[in-house]
Amino acid sequence: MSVSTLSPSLCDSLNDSFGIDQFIHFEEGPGGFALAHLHSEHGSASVSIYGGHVLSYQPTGHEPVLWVSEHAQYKTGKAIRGGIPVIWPWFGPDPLSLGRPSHGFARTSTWEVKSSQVRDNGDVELTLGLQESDATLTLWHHSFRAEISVVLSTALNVELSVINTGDHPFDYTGALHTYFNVSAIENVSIHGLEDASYIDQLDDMRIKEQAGAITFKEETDRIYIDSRATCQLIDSGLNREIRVEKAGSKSTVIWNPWIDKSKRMSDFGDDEWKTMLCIETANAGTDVITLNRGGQYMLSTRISAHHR
Ligand code: TA6
Repeated sequence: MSVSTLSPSLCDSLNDSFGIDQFIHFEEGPGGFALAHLHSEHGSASVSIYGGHVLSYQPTGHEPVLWVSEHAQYKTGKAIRGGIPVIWPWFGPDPLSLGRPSHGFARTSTWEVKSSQVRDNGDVELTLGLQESDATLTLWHHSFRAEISVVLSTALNVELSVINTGDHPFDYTGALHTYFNVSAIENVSIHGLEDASYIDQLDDMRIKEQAGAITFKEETDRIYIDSRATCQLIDSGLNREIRVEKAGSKSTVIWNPWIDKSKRMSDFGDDEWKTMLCIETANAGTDVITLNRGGQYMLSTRISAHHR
């Protein structure tokens, strides 16, 4: 059965097994994919089993934090444009130039709900899993177990953990490719990366030094390397700061497609670059993760909103 022809019974069985009254509920989302809704006194979030993909996050008393294109396509084989795509096991174009999908296969795979709970402190947690299959093995000849854990508390915590369940080492890169909702691109600046080096993906991958806060006047596509810094996204239009903390991540990717690239993307509105940007918690570029047999690695991002 294709997930996109979701029968009501799948959501019914997910609610029976993992639903928690008033905190976690599954229903058919866009494209027919099962969508988990997480609620607590601190806010709400939603997670699609397609891609293990967080689609929304709204803290109580705040505007939505995540951005999703009005032109997003919800169909098997296509990544959803917005929210927090799970980029794995490679960041960017196919590193072997074999014609495999850009940004890997995790974001276009159907993940399995593994567990749900409301912790004693009121945090609401949902965990999804992905492991090798005939489909993944044709793209990447390794056995693995990946999990996405989404925790709704006074912040949104998303963790990607990977275990090498095979008998030989493998390398990977990846990201939690978060799209943020902003009032207007001219109203925002990103702080925390003032002293970092970055790979400029728009200038022959040249390595450059950041000077001061990051603001946007043109297409921007940078992999800040060897940085464990927390980023502050200051939005003077919404009078808020979005804080992006991270663990297990040595890279941060900053992206805004600006005018021309927006026009080239079929699932991106021509003017949508004006109210979004990406701050991606990653291990990308030269920051490669090597997992030996039985090895495990975790990458996590913690997103919180603060009035100014
Ligand atoms: O986040 C940076 C980036 O690698 C950009 O180069 C741009 O391609 C973006 O990811 C989106 O990639 P996608 O495959 O989702 O269109």
